[in-house]
Amino acid sequence: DDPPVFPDAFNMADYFVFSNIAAGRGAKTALIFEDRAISYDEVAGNVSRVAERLLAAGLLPEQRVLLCTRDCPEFVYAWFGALKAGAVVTQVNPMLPAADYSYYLGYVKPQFAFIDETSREAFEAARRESRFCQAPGSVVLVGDGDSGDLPHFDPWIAADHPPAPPPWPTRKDDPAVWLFTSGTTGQSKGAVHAHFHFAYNSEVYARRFIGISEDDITLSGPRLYFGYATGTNLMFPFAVGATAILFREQPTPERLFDLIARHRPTVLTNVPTLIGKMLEAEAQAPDLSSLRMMWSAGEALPRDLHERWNKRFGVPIIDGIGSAESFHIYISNRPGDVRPGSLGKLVPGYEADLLGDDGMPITEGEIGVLRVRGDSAALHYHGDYAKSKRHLGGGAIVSGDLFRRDADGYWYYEGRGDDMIKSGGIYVSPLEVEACLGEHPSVLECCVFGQADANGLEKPVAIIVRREDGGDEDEIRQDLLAYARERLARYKVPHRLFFTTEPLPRNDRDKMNRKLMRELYR
Ligand code: 3SK
Repeated sequence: DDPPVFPDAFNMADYFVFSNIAAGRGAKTALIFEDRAISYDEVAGNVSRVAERLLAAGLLPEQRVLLCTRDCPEFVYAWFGALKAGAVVTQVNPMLPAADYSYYLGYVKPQFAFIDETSREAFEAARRESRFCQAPGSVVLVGDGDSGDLPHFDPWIAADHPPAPPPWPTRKDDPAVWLFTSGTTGQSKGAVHAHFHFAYNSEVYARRFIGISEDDITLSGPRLYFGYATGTNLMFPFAVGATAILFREQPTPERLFDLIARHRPTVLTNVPTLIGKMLEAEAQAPDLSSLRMMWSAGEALPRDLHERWNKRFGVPIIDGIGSAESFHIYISNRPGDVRPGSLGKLVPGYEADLLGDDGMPITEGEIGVLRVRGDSAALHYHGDYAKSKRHLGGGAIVSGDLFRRDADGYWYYEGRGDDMIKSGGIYVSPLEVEACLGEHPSVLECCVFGQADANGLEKPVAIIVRREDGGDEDEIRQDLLAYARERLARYKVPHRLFFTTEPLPRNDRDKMNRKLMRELYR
């Protein structure tokens, strides 16, 4: 098939939402939420109302809208509504500490934000210290709870408002969505994507390569703020007029089992950590035969875990690799062609090669840094020229991930070329965790790196050099973990703490020798 081409006048809300109405699917169920079936007509109506409301409140083209909510229909209405209005939208974890929201407010500089009960306290604490989202009505509360001085989503979209200008007529190359990724400095950077990028991958990967169709019902463990799930549990089903199941709660195995039993999804999006937990809770599993496939991405899937899953459940795991920069997956297994231990084959519509240390392409079978090209590669990282120059440009991405390709064209992940840790599917910078632990009064210095847990999944661990008068080790351990949990997102909190009184090894330029420490503390 030829690569898809999109018209110059293009808005991704039209492609993903309103095309379903034009195709006669208005009455079809788009979303299932808390046992409620929500039709494409209802979604489209609410998307239009959000767009109109934002425009009436003064939103201008390409201004930013920030979403910090759990998975729910309002997430979908606000996300596509902002896009329809011509805004640039970005979504972040609703369970972050205030310091993280301070960073996002300052970096994104949003005109509007949608928050919910989970993010409210920390977001509001950050907003009090910020210049952004200060105008009355610029922060809307979604979901349950007393909205206090904030407008509540339901009356907000229903209310009378001044006449709104028409939605801005976006072009296909206009910026649409920032997908957050982590930098080696520890601060997430927004990979800026154009409207057509999302349609491109949905067409070449979801529809053509994987075969997602109108008959599918999708469910996801990873939450919608993670680009992996924004693709598999929102954009991919909407691109073909399928149905997505949403839920607000934490994605425990019990919750997923219950939703599978009640709604019989055909496609489950998963990450290795949660696959391991579902296997541990296997005694409670219902009949999984409605599932024709389960995606795994976000971090490397250990072969042993893959085989244990196959033996117990037999639902084919479609392992693939994608990133915020590439939106979405570009190397993948596919239904009927799964090679455990491998990431599968290059998706037609993308080109890839492997580079050696000298930056030149290497020969087959050797390990090199992946360079991938395709029409969904991010334009740049917002506000980071040097990083954009290193990793992005001209439709190419040089990720820093190491790979090998065999003679049959299957690709194998060989780890990261830098020190980033991928925990629970999300990059964690060791520097950020070290900076937090280093502020604890008992810590003299510390070093954080990734280490495989009992399931072979990478988690942050820390080596702590204690102050001499620090007190009892067990007490410090408990105190330090509590300290980290208060200040860091959950997936960044170290899984294990090792204590030492020896100074940490450093190189001749005074840089910590993480490689040596990884070997010493296995
Ligand atoms: O694994 C990731 O980081 C990712 C991000 C965005 C889209 C898809 C994937 C797999």
